[in-house]
Amino acid sequence: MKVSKLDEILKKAEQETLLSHKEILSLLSISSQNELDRVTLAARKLRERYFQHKVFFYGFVYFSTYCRNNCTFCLYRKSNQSYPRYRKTCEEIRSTAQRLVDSGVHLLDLTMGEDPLYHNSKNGFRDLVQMVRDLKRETRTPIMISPGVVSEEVLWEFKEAGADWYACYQETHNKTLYNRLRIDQSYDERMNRKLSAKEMGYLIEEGLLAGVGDSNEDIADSILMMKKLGADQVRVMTFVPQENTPLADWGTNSQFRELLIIAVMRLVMPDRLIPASLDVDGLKGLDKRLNSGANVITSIIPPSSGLAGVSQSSLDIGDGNRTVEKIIPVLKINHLEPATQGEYQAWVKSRQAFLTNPERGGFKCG
Ligand code: SAM
Ligand code: MD0
Ligand code: SF4
Repeated sequence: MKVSKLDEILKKAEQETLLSHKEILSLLSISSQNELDRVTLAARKLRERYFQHKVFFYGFVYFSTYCRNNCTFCLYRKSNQSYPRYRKTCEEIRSTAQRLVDSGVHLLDLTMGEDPLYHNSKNGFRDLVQMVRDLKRETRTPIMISPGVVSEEVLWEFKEAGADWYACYQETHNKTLYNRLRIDQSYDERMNRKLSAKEMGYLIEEGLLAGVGDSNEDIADSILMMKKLGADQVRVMTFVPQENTPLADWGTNSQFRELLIIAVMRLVMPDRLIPASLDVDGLKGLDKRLNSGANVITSIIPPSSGLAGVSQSSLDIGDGNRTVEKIIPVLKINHLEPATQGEYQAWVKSRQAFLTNPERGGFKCG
């Protein structure tokens, strides 16, 4: 891209003027390190405008790896019989959650496959809802649920029990690609459930899977769609091929594109939360993701908890590399610091208030 063209787009982003599809596409077409550096610098400046040097930590509790679905990209798809599954009890979930809170996470992300035990029976979620209620009372920590697509009734129950966030990723907003990834799952149902959650007062997270046949046009469409949707947290994760799944031989992706997408998301949605997931490249991939404008570290998992990651089922877990202790030094190198629990909760509250009444304006940390 011509230097003057890049200057012009970055200046527009800095002034928080919405970039056009064409401009987003030009940014996504960047292939030189030098240009990427310029985009990430602009992304960091915008992050600082809204979050100063503060970063949020999310504890990840993948409590059931059973699933009724057959997503082609996922290790935990129903047809993969080579993977031994686990399902943690409510007691086990609570003790892991408490460990995470004690270690300093700001939020607990309770995630599961679409486990038939919960999904396919009447009142199947009753005990889990009660557990969320107990957990909220015991830990006073914000809670995200990632249970897959659940009924509106169940979403209300979780909300009433104290869940703050609903995470449910479309992966792509290209319906043809979606149907190749999320086999036999309705695009519209998934999207509409997110919108219903938003109406119920949840904060919502939308996510993209990159490097599974998505074009730059698809990613540009998605970024604008995420903005229009008003997603409060927006993520991208690079596809990691999984053994014994249809996309096992897809080949590995470079991290360049994910870093660029994180930075472009920050330029288009400067005030949103954007994760740097430890679930793609582990601890060694954290530095570059923070450098690209991410402000939440997700997939923090306590060692010897018997819990898995999603895209990297075991990477960095057993050796304790996915812990708050290990990420603090990486923050320091990037001149960043952990937010306090109060700062995270203030952000959540003010975002909820902003969504109910946009007149009250957005919120800045510090
Ligand atoms: N089962 C629920 C669902 O699918 O909504 C909750 C789990 S969801 C949080 C798992 C997410 O991890 C997927 O939506 C996808 O974005 C990501 N993921 C799964 N397999 C992956 C892979 N092989 N590489 C990268 N990301 C992956
Ligand atoms: C992560 N493995 O944050 C988790 C997961 C689910 N809400 C999040 C994809 O990377
Ligand atoms: Fe199941 Fe979620 Fe994996 Fe799809 S992504 S197979 S719904 S665990």
